[in-house]
Amino acid sequence: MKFSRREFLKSLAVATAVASSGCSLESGGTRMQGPTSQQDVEKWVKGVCRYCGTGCGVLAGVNKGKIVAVKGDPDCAVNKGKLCVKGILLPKIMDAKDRLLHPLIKKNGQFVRASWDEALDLVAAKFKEAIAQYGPDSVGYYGSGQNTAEEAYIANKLFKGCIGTNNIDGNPRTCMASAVAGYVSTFGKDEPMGTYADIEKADVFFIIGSNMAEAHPIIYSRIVDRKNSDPNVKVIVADPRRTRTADIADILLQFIPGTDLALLNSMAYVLIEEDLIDKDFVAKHTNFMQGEKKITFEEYKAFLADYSPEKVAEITGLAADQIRTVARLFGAKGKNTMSLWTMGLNQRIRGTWANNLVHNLHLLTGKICKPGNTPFSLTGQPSACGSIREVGALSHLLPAHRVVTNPQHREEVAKVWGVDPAKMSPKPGYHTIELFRAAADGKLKVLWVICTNPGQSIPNLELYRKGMEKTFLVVSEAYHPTRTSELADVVLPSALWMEKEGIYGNGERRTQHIAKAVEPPGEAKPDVWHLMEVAKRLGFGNLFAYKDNEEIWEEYRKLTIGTKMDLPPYARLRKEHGLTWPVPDPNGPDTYIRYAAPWDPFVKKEEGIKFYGKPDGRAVIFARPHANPQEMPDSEYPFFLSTGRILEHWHTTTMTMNVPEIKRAMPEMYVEINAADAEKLGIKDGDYVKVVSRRGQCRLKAKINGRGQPRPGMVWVPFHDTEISRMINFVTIDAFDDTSKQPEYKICAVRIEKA
Ligand SMILES: Nc1nc2c(c(=O)[nH]1)N[C@H]1C(S)=C(S)[C@@H](COP(=O)(O)OP(=O)(O)OC[C@H]3O[C@@H](n4cnc5c(=O)[nH]c(N)nc54)[C@H](O)[C@@H]3O)O[C@H]1N2
Ligand SMILES: Nc1nc2c(c(=O)[nH]1)N[C@H]1C(S)=C(S)[C@@H](COP(=O)(O)OP(=O)(O)OC[C@H]3O[C@@H](n4cnc5c(=O)[nH]c(N)nc54)[C@H](O)[C@@H]3O)O[C@H]1N2
Ligand code: SF4
Ligand SMILES: [Mo]
Repeated sequence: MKFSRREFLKSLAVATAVASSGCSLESGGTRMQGPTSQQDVEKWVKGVCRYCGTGCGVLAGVNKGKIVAVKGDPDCAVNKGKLCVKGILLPKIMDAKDRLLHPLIKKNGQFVRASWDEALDLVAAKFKEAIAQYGPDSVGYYGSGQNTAEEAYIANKLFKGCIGTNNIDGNPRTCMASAVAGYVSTFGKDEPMGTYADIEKADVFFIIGSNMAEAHPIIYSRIVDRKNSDPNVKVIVADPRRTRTADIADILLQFIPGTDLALLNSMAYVLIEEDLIDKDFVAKHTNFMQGEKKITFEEYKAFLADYSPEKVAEITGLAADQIRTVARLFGAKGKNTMSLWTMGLNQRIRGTWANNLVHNLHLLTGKICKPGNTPFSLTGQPSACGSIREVGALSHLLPAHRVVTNPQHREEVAKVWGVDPAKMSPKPGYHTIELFRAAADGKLKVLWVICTNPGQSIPNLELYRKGMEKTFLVVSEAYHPTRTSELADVVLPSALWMEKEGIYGNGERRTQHIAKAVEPPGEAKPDVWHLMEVAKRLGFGNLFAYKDNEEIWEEYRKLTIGTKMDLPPYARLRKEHGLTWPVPDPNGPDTYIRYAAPWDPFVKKEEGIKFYGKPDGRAVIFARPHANPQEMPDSEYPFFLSTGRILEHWHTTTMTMNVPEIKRAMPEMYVEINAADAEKLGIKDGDYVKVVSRRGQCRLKAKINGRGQPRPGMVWVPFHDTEISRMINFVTIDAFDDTSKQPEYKICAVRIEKA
C-alpha cells in the first residue's frame, strides 16, 4: 500500500490549519516556512521545538528583538528540516496577550502586582516557616518534562540536597514513569537502546497504544517514508480506537481497552509455538523471572499456556487468527522489527508490566540491539528524558539514573553538590498523586509548581484542586491565568522558550542546546533564576553561585561521567545539532545503539551484546499476567472512557490556544463515540452529551466517525479543553500503577447521557 504525501498531510490535519495561517507548504509536505517571509529575518538562531519529545531541531528567525519565523533545522538528524504545524506556528505563542509580565501575590482573594523582591521574600519566608514548624517534608516541588535540564538540576539540588526533602516530582510521572520502570526492570537501566535511525532500517513496525500521526508527527512521517520506500514494509497498529496512525496500517488490532497484556502474552505464545524465537540469543542474553523469582524457560512456557490465541481472542475481542498473523509478522526470520508505544501502555495500572511484555517479544526473538530491531518507548515531552529521567528529578531518583535509597549514590551526588550526605533523605518522597493528596490532606504546606499545569492535567481534579487551594501554592508560569495559576498564592513570570538558554534531551537520548534568541517580555525571568533567588534567600546562595548555564551543566555533567550515561560538554552542544549519549570521550562520537558492539563504547567486540545494567549482563523476560483495569464498565457506568491528545493542541493549551489559526481550527474539545453506540443512544454528531463517572462529569459535543473512532463500548475525549464543564480530568480516575506510580488516565468507566 502506497501512502501519498497528500494523504499524509490530510492525515495530519496540517493542511487546513496551515493554509489559513498564510504559511506556505513546500513539496516536501511537512517542510513549511514560518509566518513571515525570510527577508524580514535578521538572524537565524538554533534551538529545539518547544513541544513534543520528537525533538525536532529548529531555527528561529529574529527581527528587531522578536521571533518572526521558525523553520526546521536541516542539519538536525531528527527532522532534517521538517516541522509539523505546531512547530511552524511557534512564533505566535511568544507575544500572546496573556503572557505574564510581572510577579503577582494573592491578597484577600485578589491578585495584585508585586515587585520581584516582595514576591521572592514571601516565597522564601513561607518555605522557612513550614520547614521550621513541620520539617522539610512539609514542602514540595512539582516540575516538568518541559523544563530545561539546568532548571530541573537546580530544583533537584535545592530540594534534595539543601532543603533535605525528596518531595520533588513532576508531570513525567503522569507520562513516562511506566516506561522508566519497564526499562529498568527488564534491562537494569532506563531509556531506549535504539534511536530514530532504526526507523529507516525496520521492516515491521509494531505500534501499540500510540497515536503518533497526531502526537509525534515527524517520527510518523519517517515511518510513512520508510513504508513508501519498500512495499514489503508492514505496519501493525494496536489501539482500541481507530486513529489517524492506523491510516498506514496493514493490520489494525482494535481490541477491548486494557487487554494489551493478554495480547502481548499471546504473541509470545505463538512465537514459541511456531519456533520463531532465537534460542541462541535467549540462552546467552536473558533470564526468565516471575516477580522476584527466577524461573526456567519451561516454567515460562507453562505460564503462557493460559494465553493461547483462542483464549485471548475471548479476552481481547480479536480473532485468534489476527493474533497469530501479527505474531508471525513480528517474529519473521530475517526481518527487522521495531516496536513503538506511548501512553496507551504507560497510563495504566499495569503500565510497567505492559512495557515488560513488549520487551519480552524482542528478547525472545533476538530482535534487539541490531539496526532496525528495537523496543522503543516514545517520549511525550521535549525533555522528559533530558531533564527528568536523566537529571533524576522524580521523588525516587538522583542524577544519572541514581536512586535516593542507595547510600553510595547519595554520597556521590552530595560530593558534587557540596552538601552533607547525611542531610539527604534516604526515603523516596511523595510521587505525584501522593503529593497532591498530601496537599488535600493538609500535610503539604508549601508547593512550588514550575512549567506544568496540574490544576488541569492531573486526574480526579475535584479533590486535588481543593488541595492546591489549601496549600501555599507558588507557580512559575509564562501565562496567566491558567487552571493552576488561578489557585496560586504567588505567581512568578517565566521566560519562555528561546527567551532563555537551555538543554533539552529528546526520546532517542539526543541532547540538544537551545540558544537564547530574544529577551523575555516585561519582568519575566528564566525559571532557573527564580529557583536560585529563593535558594539564596534560604541561605544556600554559596551553592548556587553559577556564572551561567554552562557552569550548571558542567557540574551536572560530572555526575554523568563514568555512569555509561556520559553527557557531552556544553560548548560542543552549542555548536552541534544534537548528540545521542553516551558520549564518554568529550570530543568523540555519540552512540547509535546501546548494549551492543560496535556502537556502544562500553561493550567489547567479543561480547557482542551485553545488558550491563544487570549484574550478570542478562536482560529479563518476565512472566506477567493480564489483569483488568482498576474500574471496569458495569450496568451503571457501561462505557470505557479513554483520554488523550489531538495534533493541533498541546496539553492544557496555554500555548496553542494563543495561536489564532489553531484556535479557529479546534476551538472546543468533544467526545468520540462509536457510530453503533451513538445510534443505540439516539445521539447524532454534534449533539451535546454528558460524560459521567463516579467522580465527576463533563458536557461535550458528540463526534461520530471523526478522525478517531473508538470501538463499540468505548468513548474518547481529548484533555485539552480549559472550560471547567469540558475538563475531562474531573471525570478520570486517580488509580495508579504499583511500581511506577503512573495514573491510569487511559481507562475508567462512564455513562453517556443526552444533555
Ligand atoms: N499534538 C500533540 N502531540 C503531543 C502532545 C500533545 O499534547 N499534543 N503531548 C506529548 C506528550 S507529553 C505525550 S505523553 C505524547 C502522548 O502520545 P500518545 O500516547 O500517542 O497519545 P494519546 O492520545 O495520549 O494516546 C495514544 C493512544 O492510546 C490509545 N489507548 C487507549 N486505551 C488503550 C489501551 O488500553 N491499550 C492501547 N494499546 N492503547 C490505548 C488511545 O486510543 C490513543 O489513540 O504525545 C506528545 N505529543
Ligand atoms: N486526561 C488526561 N490527562 C493527562 C494526560 C492524558 O493522556 N489524559 N496526559 C498526562 C501527560 S502524559 C502529561 S505529560 C501531562 C501534561 O500536563 P501539563 O504539564 O500540566 O500541561 P502543559 O500544558 O504542558 O503545562 C505546561 C505549563 O507550563 C507553562 N510554560 C510553558 N513554558 C514555560 C516555561 O518556560 N517556564 C514555565 N515556568 N512555564 C512554562 C505553560 O504555559 C503551561 O501552563 O498531562 C497529563 N494529563
Ligand atoms: S513533531 Fe513534535 S518536535 Fe517536531 S515540530 Fe511537531 S511538535 Fe515540534
Ligand atoms: Mo506526556
